[in-house]
Amino acid sequence: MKIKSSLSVREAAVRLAAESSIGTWTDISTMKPEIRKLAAKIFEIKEDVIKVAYPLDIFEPSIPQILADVAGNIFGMLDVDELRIEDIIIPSKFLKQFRGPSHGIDGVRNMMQIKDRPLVGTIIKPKIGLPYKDHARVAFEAWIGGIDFVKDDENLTNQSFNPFKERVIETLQALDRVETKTGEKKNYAANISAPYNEMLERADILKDHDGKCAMIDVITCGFSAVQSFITEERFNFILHGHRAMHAAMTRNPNHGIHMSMLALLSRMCGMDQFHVGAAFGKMEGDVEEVTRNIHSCTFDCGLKKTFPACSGGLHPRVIPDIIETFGKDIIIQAGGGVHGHPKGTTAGATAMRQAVDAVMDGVSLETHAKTHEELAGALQKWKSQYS
Ligand code: CAP
Ligand code: MG
Repeated sequence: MKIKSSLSVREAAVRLAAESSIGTWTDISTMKPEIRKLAAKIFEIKEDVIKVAYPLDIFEPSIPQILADVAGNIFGMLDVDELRIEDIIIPSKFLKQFRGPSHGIDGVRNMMQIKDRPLVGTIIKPKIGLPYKDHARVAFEAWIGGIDFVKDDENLTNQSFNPFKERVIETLQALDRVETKTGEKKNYAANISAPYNEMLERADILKDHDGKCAMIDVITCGFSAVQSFITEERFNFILHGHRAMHAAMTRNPNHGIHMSMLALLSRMCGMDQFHVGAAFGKMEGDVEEVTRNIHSCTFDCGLKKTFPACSGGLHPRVIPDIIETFGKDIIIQAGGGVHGHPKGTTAGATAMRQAVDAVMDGVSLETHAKTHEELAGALQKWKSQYS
């Protein structure tokens, strides 16, 4: 953790360690020697960076409880002006008490029958406002063009113009038609984010219509909902985690929580796919940060690996940078970068796939575009990163 305080770093750290484990602001008559053993310990101080160790006994395998310890009151203490949790290391024996992803990267790849390249996804745009029949038509056009994975946007749930049930039925019918026509596997993530009871009702609708994938806005729904959902075994969906609102906690480098910790918690809660940033698009988060987020999703820890999804302001021209930087075990998603293609959604989807194919074949986009007009159209429109 990084601390800014009017006290010495050591004094602030001691108070912080107490508040996040057994202590309070003053001596108390109820303290006992055996409870003192449960105190968090500062074991390293280097300038303004401290390392804190917590005894495992103060935790239970509950994300709400863990956060109330390690990221709870300490953010509001008057003794601390700024506080940033840069990293958390959780012992694997404790990590294993969480379910983690049910499918993980391997399960998703098996289901999609795509072994050797990044998956390509799109978000239906406009993000809200589109009636459900149009939503399904746009999904069809994207799949036919070569997109593997279509998902709802984070703020599209069950609005009057696009009710959840009708959207799911219509979009999954479109998916069936595309799979029959192309012989390829496709996937659709319906956004079930809602108060928990409604989330379950929407998940039942999705399951009744043979949906395979649900999207959850992890931060706005809350870790309690997300950690509970994975225990609802009747669903067995591929879970796609969107991280809308994360930046309220993660963006300020001097205060809040590093995104890589939220990525790890989301993996522990069972996200099979999770937004990690893109570094070459419209959202904040540089290569170093996205690399750390991907590490949280994929390091060996006894849980299945979460498929990192790079998204936000992407289009075919940036695909080489993304794959060369983050590897092929990623999902590359583009909303505007598909539906903004001068020839429409199908051409935009094709251009995304052509860009991925070019990188996998070791051919430059410019060379590939000479014989692939959809890619040429995309390169003509988008000349650099996020513009
Ligand atoms: C992408 C996106 C995602 C962002 C969120 C959007 O669309 O659907 O919500 O990726 O950021 O609405 O912006 P575009 P992140 O391709 O049209 O930008 O992935 O960083 O969480
Ligand atoms: Mg979105």
